[in-house]
Amino acid sequence: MKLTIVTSNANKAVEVAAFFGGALEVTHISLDIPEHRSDDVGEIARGKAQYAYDHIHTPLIVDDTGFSIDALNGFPGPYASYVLHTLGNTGILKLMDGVKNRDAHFTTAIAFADESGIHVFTGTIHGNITSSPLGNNGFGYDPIVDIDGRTLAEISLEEKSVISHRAVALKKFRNWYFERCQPLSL
Ligand code: ITT
Repeated sequence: MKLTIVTSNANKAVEVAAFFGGALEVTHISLDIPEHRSDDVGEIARGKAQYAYDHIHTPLIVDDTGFSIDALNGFPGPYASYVLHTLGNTGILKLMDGVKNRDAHFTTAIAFADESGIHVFTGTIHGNITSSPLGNNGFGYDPIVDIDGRTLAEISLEEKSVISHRAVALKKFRNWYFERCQPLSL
């Protein structure tokens, strides 16, 4: 079976492929999809899936990921991409200098689109903002988010593909998708 992921971020495609191992053949189509602003990653992912399906006309998934820091009232939230490009991890760490409450979370929404419509699956993980970047794996905010003693950039791709926000959303999608693809007689 084949699965197409549409994203401008090749790292997401790598993580989706690692999550499925050999169970699905994952194809990456790179497309810059305009995003509606919303506090709800599920709503953003739904819009991205509709846009991608209208352009590509093949069953596909998209991923929208938000990153929220409690002490900053949820910032950057849906602006995660813009803030990474402007402030970067160094800027976030400056904003968090001396701040005691370092709780943060990632939420990913995976939206699947085909001729039947759009189906959305979400996953969240909670962690803490570190005081300096740690680790060379992963991408984006991974070096500054500690989960149980190691940052997401200090763990392997295989480990991240089991515990991450993306993995939690993909597990829900996988269960739904494989059940849907089974012939009723099985
Ligand atoms: P597409 O919309 O084309 O899929 P994008 O990178 O713009 O790609 P998002 O809007 O979902 O995707 O990304 C929000 C930001 O969060 C972006 O800067 C990512 O690099 C970052 N990000 C997403 N997933 C992440 C992860 O698992 N770990 C760390 N940072 C992540």
